[in-house]
Amino acid sequence: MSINVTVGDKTYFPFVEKVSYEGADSDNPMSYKYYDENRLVGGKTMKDHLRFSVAYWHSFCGTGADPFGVGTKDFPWAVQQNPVALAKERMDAAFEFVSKMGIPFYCFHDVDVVDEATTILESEKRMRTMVDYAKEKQKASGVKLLWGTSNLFSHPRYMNGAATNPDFQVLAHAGARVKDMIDVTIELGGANYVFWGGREGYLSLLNTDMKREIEHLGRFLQIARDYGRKMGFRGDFLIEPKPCEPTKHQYDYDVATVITFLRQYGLEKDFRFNLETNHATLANHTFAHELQTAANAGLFGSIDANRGDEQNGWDTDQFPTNLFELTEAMLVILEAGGFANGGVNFDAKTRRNSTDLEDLFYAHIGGMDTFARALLIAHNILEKSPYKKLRAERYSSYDSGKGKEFEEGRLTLTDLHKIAIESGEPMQKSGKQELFENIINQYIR
Ligand code: XUL
Ligand code: CO
Repeated sequence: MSINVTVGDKTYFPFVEKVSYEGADSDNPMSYKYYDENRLVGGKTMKDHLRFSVAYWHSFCGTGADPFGVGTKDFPWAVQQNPVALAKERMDAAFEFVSKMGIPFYCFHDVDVVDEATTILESEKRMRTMVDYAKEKQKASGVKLLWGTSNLFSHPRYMNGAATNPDFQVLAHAGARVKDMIDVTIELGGANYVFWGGREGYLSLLNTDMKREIEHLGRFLQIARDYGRKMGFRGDFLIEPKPCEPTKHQYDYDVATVITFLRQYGLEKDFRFNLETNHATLANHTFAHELQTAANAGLFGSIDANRGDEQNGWDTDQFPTNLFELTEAMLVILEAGGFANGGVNFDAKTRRNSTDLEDLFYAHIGGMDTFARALLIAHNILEKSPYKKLRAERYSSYDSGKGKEFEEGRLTLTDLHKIAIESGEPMQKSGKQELFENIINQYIR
């Protein structure tokens, strides 16, 4: 992969040429200790297993601003006043970073790439310029688009929602933005198109017709799907659940809620899930729970990798470092068959006080190395440990005899009554949770 994708001789990250795998004994902080993109794990390279992606919004737009203070990060690519010139500089920086990291994908919302103009048509014109620019960058670097999405939550017009807005004019505006972003995603060869319902929910039920709003959301996604398919989009539409924040209650609360919604509106053949760690934990689920629930329904798609904070009840979007949590996640992902169109997108941001440009590298290196380790550990657990066998044994009474007949739907409640009387009190069988936990720990090495 060529790393010379900067315009002219301008470089934003002169302190590093290329981040490479050097192994766990290396003292070089600008190297991968575990992520070796060509290493085969179960016949597939780490690169193909993990399909890493950089989130444009956090890494190249997020200034570190929070409700208590303005931004802290002086990005050298954010000095231009003209929106398109600024957008081009930022894209130069983005492709330099992604290429130097050896990351195969990136993701963006429309407004991450270029600011909206005052009219829809003017915004689309700006975006066209940037699509041409991005095409060149993708070609020169080999970096691909994992997914595109439209930001339907930041602009004040969306304060009451986008597809669930009580005002049809706002819904129509959101539709125009989604139409353009689907076109952009197709043009850039995006593998997926994401819907995160940022303000699709309510702040108070008192002023909300919930039934009507959810019906509008279903209809909106149907016509977006129909448009995408008509225009030749073959990738997955992904829906990203989150229980709250910014709204008090979001309609795409968690995987179980969204499965019902997708089936109700006939969307389950075109949509899969984009699951984010910290959204799962905000819903009081583990990440593994959400992954497994999606996998059970055959709807697992992609992930937004990050971590929350044990004490804070908001979306802290920190880079993932928890090996036990990620090993549990990778166990589910591998058993579900791994990623097809999806990948591991770092929807994570460096802290407000991480103000050096090199911190962006350390953050991604840490996240990628943790995932690489979790992949190796989970693969070994599935291949070498008694984990799968122990779990299967807990259900062995359904493998034959009356248990099997029950699974096959051949027993009635009267049959159960008769069997129970004949068998007497069941023997106690241990769940052996501690043993399962020990196996995970044993393979973390
Ligand atoms: C917000 C979030 C979004 C989506 C894309 O919590 O996760 O960035 O991933 O809109
Ligand atoms: Co996300």
